[in-house]
Amino acid sequence: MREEPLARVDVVLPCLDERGALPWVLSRIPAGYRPIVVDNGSCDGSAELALELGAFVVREDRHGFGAAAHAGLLAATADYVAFCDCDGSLDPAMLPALLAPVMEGTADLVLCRRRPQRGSWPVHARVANAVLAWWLRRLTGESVSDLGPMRAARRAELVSLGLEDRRSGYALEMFVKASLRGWRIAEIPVAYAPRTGRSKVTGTLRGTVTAVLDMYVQLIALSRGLRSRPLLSSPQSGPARGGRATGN
Ligand SMILES: Nc1nc2c(ncn2[C@@H]2O[C@H](COP(=O)(O)OP(=O)(O)OP(=O)(O)O)[C@@H](O)[C@H]2O)c(=O)[nH]1
Ligand SMILES: [Mg+2]
Repeated sequence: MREEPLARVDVVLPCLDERGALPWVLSRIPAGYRPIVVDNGSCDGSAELALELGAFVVREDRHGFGAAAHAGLLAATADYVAFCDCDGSLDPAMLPALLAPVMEGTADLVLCRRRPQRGSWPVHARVANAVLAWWLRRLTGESVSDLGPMRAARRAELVSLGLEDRRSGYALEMFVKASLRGWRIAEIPVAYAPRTGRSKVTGTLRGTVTAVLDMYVQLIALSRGLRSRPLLSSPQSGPARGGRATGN
């Protein structure tokens, strides 16, 4: 990885009742990276614990993954921003590997491709994710195989996407808008471990249904965007510097 002495990275950690996972997650944040824990109305003392552990804590009262993730993005000030779940399923020590292509200028958005460990990813969620990725490959031509929540990009460019979803469609909306703008999107494999604490999405009917509905809305938006693509992919519309990064 090329040395970038002036580069700083803010790590957005959306957090809803993740007290059990916080100590490990924060202990794995790479040196020089700033953890931004976005407390989304936790009742278990997550915010207080995160503060005690030295994290920068932001409060977002509006419930929803997207609301928390976006509050963290808006609170970030570094040149580069990374996202990581705060439930112990993803190791923040992997973040430099995701940041490297962005810092080196070979990708505009880097996603994680989850390598599930036993018990980490329920079958229904894996199947749904694989079908979604297949559709996205067909529609966009991107070599995406997962829409993993650990990701990295330049902060100003992420803000410029104007993300609007505040629930479970946030990560997909980011991919859709980035793709429509011609961003170079890459994937890096990371281990996906069983989460610490109770599942909120994949392990619950309500979370699963909400996620499916939110993603459906984004797929509709993608279809509309593709129909007016010549307009959206004009040279002024994004950071694309020609050519797509291949997933690796
Ligand atoms: N689901 C959910 N997660 C939130 C919310 N606010 C913050 N988060 C955090 O967002 C991250 C991702 O949410 P998870 O609940 O792990 O979602 P998931 O990984 O898709 O599914 P499970 O791990 O099976 O629950 C975690 O760190 C949550 O604590 C919210 O309103 N809903
Ligand atoms: Mg999780």
